[in-house]
Amino acid sequence: MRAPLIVIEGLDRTGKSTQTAKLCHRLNGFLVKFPNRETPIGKLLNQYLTDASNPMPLEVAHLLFSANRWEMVKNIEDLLSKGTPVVMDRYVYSGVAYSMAKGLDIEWCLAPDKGLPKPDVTIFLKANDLDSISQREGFGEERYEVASLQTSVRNNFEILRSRYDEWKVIIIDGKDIDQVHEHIWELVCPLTRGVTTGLNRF
Ligand code: NYM
Ligand code: MG
Repeated sequence: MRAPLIVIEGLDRTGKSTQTAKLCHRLNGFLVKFPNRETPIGKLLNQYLTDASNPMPLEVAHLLFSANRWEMVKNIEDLLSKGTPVVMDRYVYSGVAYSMAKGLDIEWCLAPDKGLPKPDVTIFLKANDLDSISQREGFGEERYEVASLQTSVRNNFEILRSRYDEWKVIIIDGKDIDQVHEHIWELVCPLTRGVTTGLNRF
């Protein structure tokens, strides 16, 4: 028996931070946010995301986002095997969806993440109304927070959703924080008794 690996994905400003924190608290789990800006590679990524003049090539940024996940693998596997649920705020799918939106090929994007642990469930917080997202506080502060790019990222998430069967979608339009949380809980609850199968891999 091991604990479940749960991923919450979505565009910028769709409430992932709020929802992953709430879920983690209820599960008594461990929260992992990607990018993890505290690690050596995460610091480079933070610099890239917050400084629009940083000239890093797209491919390099993509590989750093992937490396940032590999930095955490040992940690995550240890937690799961000891029975602590792990909740992730973004994961492989954000890596692929954002890099594809900038023109990189899907298979190329997936390659460096090959071998990472696969989530038991991926919950996509989907906003049908993108205008309301771009009006949320803070939108536009970082690289990629541009309406046209978000539309393309959302389409890419749909492509990924059709490829991976652990995906579940929650439409967030018109729902408040607690309603979204309860919906997430319905999806996660069956996993709280523990998972009998080993971890799958990308
Ligand atoms: N992002 C995040 C990527 O482009 N690739 C990745 O692999 C990951 C994990 O980083 N706009 C992008 C999506 C976001 C940005 O994430 C910062 P956040 O969740 O806003 O801190
Ligand atoms: Mg963001």
